[in-house]
Amino acid sequence: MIQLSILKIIGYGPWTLTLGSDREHALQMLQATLYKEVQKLFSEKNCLVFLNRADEFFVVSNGLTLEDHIEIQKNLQKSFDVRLSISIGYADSPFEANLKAYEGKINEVFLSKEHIIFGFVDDKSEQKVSIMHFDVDNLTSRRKINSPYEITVTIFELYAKMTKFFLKKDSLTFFMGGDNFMVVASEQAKDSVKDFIKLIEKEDNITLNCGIGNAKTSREAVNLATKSLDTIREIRDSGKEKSHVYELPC
Ligand SMILES: Nc1nc2c(ncn2[C@@H]2O[C@H](COP(=O)(O)OP(=O)(O)OP(=O)(O)O)[C@@H](O)[C@H]2O)c(=O)[nH]1
Ligand SMILES: [Mg+2]
Repeated sequence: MIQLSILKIIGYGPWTLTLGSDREHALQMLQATLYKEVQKLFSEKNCLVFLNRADEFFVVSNGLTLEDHIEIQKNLQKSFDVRLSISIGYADSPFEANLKAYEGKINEVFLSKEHIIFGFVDDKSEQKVSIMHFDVDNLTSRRKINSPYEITVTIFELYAKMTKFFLKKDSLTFFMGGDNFMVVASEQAKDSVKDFIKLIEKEDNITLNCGIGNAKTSREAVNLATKSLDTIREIRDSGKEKSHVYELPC
């Protein structure tokens, strides 16, 4: 089972209008500060937060109780003018967990009205998170032939392909910065990773490496996924036979 918590700023659109038109710099600072605080609060509880379109956050929140979420809400309320809603869902796959959280929100299934928390918390099933950390092999060499903006276009096209491919496997892909992507993965997504790497190699002439981590919490699964990716680099740099996928179990 995977548990997802989706945090969204409440009434953000109308509130931004109250700032007047000279507001973009202030909104960017607010979003960056909010992200920093949300990442800090959840990582202290062994979770990782994925930034979604800058004003929404997806947290893989396996193991977190309603009380943990209430504690985080209280902390956020102390620090920010804006308030956030939290929608929680759990399911066998990451995409279904997202649907469950969404269902809780639109049907107003309150877990805590006072703290604006909707949805369903999993306190029974066995918790398991799989994270795939993708990275472009040797992006540095492309910088010699492509300008910074051209590289950005290449990376965003890759991001679009990756989101579509892994959504079909009920998995969620996030851009982490630089040439890094993380997929909150189903079993099916893990099984198809070699096919995806081959497809991108063929269509775009880009080589990807993918480290996979499995654990009970998302922070630990991400730690193992990144460790797997670093292992691929070590094997490559030692001149041994290359492999583009490496997986660490729980
Ligand atoms: N989010 C995230 N970004 C990283 C990480 N490691 C590197 N980066 C970013 O990725 C960019 C590219 O770095 P690398 O991927 O190490 O460079 P490379 O030339 O592609 O080298 P290899 O990936 O080893 O083939 C860096 O400038 C950073 O912005 C990481 O673990 N997480
Ligand atoms: Mg790279």
